[in-house]
Amino acid sequence: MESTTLVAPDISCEHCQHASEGAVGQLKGVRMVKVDIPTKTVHIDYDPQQVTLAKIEEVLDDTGYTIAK
Ligand SMILES: [Cu+2]
Repeated sequence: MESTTLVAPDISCEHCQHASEGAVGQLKGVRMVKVDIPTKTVHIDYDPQQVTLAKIEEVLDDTGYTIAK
């Protein structure tokens, strides 16, 4: 199990939280996803055998929340 925290600067409200948590949460291999609105961070626990970080970032980007590098 891997754990990571991504920064998505476009997260600004509860709608963003629910949209991004919903999108990432649907991915197979994602065990936990938690958005913190004030810090615009997405904390994710995932199984790297089932899903890659690149895939998670792609889904967030598709949902409208591009990850800051
Ligand atoms: Cu929002």
